[in-house]
Amino acid sequence: MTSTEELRDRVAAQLTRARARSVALTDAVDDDDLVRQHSKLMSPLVWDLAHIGNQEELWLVRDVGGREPVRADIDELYDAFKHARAVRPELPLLGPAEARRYVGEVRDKVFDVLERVPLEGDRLVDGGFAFGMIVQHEQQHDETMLATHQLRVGPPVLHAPPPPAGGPVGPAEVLVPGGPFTMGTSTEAWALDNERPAHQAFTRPFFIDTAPVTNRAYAEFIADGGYTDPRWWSEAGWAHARKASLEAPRFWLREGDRWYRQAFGAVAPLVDDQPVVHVCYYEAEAYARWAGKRLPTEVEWEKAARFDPATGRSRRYPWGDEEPTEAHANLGQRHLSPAPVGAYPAGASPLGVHQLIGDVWEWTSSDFHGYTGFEVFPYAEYSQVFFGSDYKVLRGGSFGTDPAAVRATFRNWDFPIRRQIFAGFRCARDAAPQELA
Ligand code: AVJ
Ligand code: FE
Repeated sequence: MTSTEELRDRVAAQLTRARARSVALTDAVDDDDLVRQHSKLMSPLVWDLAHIGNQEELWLVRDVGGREPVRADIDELYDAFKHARAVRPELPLLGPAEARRYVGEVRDKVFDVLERVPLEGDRLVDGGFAFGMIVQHEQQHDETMLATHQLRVGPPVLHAPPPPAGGPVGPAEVLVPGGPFTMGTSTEAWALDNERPAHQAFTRPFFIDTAPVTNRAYAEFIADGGYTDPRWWSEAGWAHARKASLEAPRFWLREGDRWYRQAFGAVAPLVDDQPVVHVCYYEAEAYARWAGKRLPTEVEWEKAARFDPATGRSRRYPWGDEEPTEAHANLGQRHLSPAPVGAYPAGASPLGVHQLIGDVWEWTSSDFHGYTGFEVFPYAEYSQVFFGSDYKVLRGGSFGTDPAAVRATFRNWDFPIRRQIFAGFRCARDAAPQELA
């Protein structure tokens, strides 16, 4: 049992860590760059910054704290549902200095609220939930801002050491037994509404790759004419690939017969054994079919990540119940690329599946829906309004995701055409009867 004081300290540390990242991402560029739109797909960085503060004000200062608004006049500007990303640069946004002042003022009040509110009883604050939601919200926008940096044109401004070296991952695929397991959670204090409730889910026996698909493997698909052969593509995928003239993952550049990759302002030879990143769902789907496999469903992904066949229990993370450390996974923008396959042996699942958490978000074949028993909490615009067949679920987090913003139950989603996110994939396949020992 952790005391309320300990919980307050942990919340404060998480808030401070998230803010350090937001500051690093926004201080890395000058004011012109902060207000500029680097891609129609993204907001100006200064919008993300003030939006982070505004969400924090709405939930923690006003709702949880019951305090007077800091800036009620700007709620509309920073409501993500009011203005599409493409038009945000034309809004009368707070400038860089004003935005920094605003988020600082909100944060000061939040620390005051944190000292005074009980962190139990009321469902919104129980276990520090509302604070955890806001920490995750800031970290999610920090990943979005990292994606904006990736789209930004100009010399490198972000710097980080390279990821650790790769290593062996055992067989290329492993058998996950069929049967039930516990999916989702009812006990994880900071789990968001779409991860709840814990429920029993079933799979057939299936094989899943022990590692995400690498650049080397993906380049073979390209060299084999993968982008010009409709056999590998779904109808919607092929239509999109033609319309968008897809030829390779986003940010890949070809020179002669060699591939290079542009990342955060620098161009370097493609690293063969790193997971492929910046592919859309349709590309992942086509590769899998070319390879004689398919994408895992979301249920299969979570079973591979959590199910411990020795106990029948579902873990919080592939490696166990402990929070991620640097040894477990490539998370938190410590490195500015996925790590080579086999770089995190300590992070493998009981069945020997590697790098499920971190490195690249993994496309699954599942549409984004609420689990049976889903309840909106605390607002429909976090997930419920996105349920349906427009979005595909991604799992596991990327090198740009903070440990506070991902776990084995965490669900992300995006349109199947999106490539600016740090998304890759791994393959799965049905197990044939004769393959079942
Ligand atoms: C869960 C990553 C899809 O960025 O659109 C941020 C998270 N929700 N602000 C997004 C989110 C509201 C969301 N994703
Ligand atoms: Fe947001």
